[in-house]
Amino acid sequence: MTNSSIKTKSIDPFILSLVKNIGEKRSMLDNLETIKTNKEFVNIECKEEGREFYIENEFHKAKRFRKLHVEIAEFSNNLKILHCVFFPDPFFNIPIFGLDLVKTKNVVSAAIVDLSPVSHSNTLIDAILDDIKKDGFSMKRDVPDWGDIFSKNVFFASLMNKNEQRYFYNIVDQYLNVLVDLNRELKPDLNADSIDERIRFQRNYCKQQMKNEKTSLVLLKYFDKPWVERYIKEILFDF
Ligand code: BLA
Repeated sequence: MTNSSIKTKSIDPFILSLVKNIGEKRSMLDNLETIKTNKEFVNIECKEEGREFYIENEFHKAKRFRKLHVEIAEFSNNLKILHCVFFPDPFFNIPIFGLDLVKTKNVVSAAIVDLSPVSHSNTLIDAILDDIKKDGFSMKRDVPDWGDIFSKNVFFASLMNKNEQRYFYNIVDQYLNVLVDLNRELKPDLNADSIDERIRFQRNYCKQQMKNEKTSLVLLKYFDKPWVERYIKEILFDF
């Protein structure tokens, strides 16, 4: 992505700023390396008039993270998406960083970021996230029912202007800082019950995300059903 689309495509400047920041924070993780994934799914593009789209993916892993995924996509020269999930290695007590941003024309209708729990006892992270300022937004949104996977500090809003975009950028920046700080020097927690719990939470995160019909509805306009099912299960929310 950093090598291809940023050079060849005119990415929305706000999305680009978030992608760059995510990349910088990602580079602070130990033993960062790219993961080879099914080529079919890395860069997907269609130039046919009327149904143009592209999807670009980056997959990395790092010490303490099983998968670091960033996706940018654009459909019909209009709908722009930034999707990012940092899935932790269940041996470590690290939350799941998730971000989704959906922009049509000049409105960001959905901007969501969270450090989602991988265990019932997350009081330390809750306390840190409680203190991050989340004011200045005119259109906060409620997460849908499947969103019970998110923390109580999930941030979800429409972004109505440049100021709100800047505030959202700052929240993302701080959530990423919390993640990077938390991971630093963290030792594995090898208690079998805790590992099981973290695996169960991560599986449930993926299962619930798959209930978001808004993801599949967009993809189904451009791909057939088996393809969309594979993409969601193998690329977006595998576990
Ligand atoms: C909403 N996701 C949406 C919407 C679209 C997509 C079109 C509706 C926008 C709106 O409600 O204003 C589409 N998102 C996509 C597509 C991809 C994508 C096609 O990532 C990828 C190919 N979704 C995630 C992650 C989170 C997430 C990681 O993928 C959260 C961390 C959340 N997206 C999320 C939520 C909504 C949403 C909560 C609102 C759903 C609703 O209100 O019903």
